[in-house]
Amino acid sequence: MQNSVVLIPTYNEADSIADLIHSLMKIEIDVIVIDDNSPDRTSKVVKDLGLDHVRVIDHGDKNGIGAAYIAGFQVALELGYKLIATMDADGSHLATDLKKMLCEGDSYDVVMGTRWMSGGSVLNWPLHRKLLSHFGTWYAKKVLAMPYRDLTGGLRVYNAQVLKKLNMKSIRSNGYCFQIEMIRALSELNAEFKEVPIQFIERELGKSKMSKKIVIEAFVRVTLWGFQRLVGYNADKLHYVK
Ligand SMILES: Nc1nc2c(ncn2[C@@H]2O[C@H](COP(=O)(O)OP(=O)(O)OP(=O)(O)O)[C@@H](O)[C@H]2O)c(=O)[nH]1
Ligand SMILES: [Mg+2]
Repeated sequence: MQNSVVLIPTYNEADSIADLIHSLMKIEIDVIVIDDNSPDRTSKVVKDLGLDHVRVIDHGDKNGIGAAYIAGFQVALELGYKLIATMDADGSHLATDLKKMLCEGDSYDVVMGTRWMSGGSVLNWPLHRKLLSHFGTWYAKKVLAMPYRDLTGGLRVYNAQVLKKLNMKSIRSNGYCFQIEMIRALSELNAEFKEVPIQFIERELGKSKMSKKIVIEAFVRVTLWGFQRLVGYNADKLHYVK
């Protein structure tokens, strides 16, 4: 068993997952795939690789990345990993960037893969996706007064010590808002964050799970948290601390 593990949530990623797992073999890291009963049998593709350092959590019906990640965090913490990374399965995140981020993992509570900073980049994304991502981070930054430059990205490294202090049950976001809520919650725990520039490449295989519902969830939750911040209501935030 390695000291580090990467959690990869999957829904219909049978075309991409094997290549990603092979690319991760250049790094000393274990892998946990959290699959929501993908109809394309992603889970079986992973199991058929027969790799000892790769586990699969068959998580049940499709319930969004939030629930999948929380199931993964719980297993990773129980198994005693020191660094717990998160990564998309669709080839958008690079093993080389993850390696760079792991080097910072012992010095910070959270290392955030950041597209929108010097040295970061986004390849093959249409303009409307770039605008949506910029707007999402800009809005959350403004409304929640958080200084980070990429709040919705999925490539991160969490130190297990800080995750142990977090009350996972209080994280309620399902879609990409989960990434914002994790930073909001860990800010409450006075976590130390490090932004590392990464390259993001639009998927070539499989289908995006981005939907209007996911965008609306993020907008509504962030707006609500913003109002709570304005009126100084922090009872909800305090639930994040164990
Ligand atoms: N287990 C699980 N994984 C999911 C779910 N929704 C998305 N994922 C996975 O979460 C990761 C990120 O989702 P993507 O589909 O890549 O995100 P996307 O919709 O492509 O978003 P963009 O890359 O921004 O277009 C991928 O590995 C997905 O397979 C879900 O409901 N359950
Ligand atoms: Mg993607």
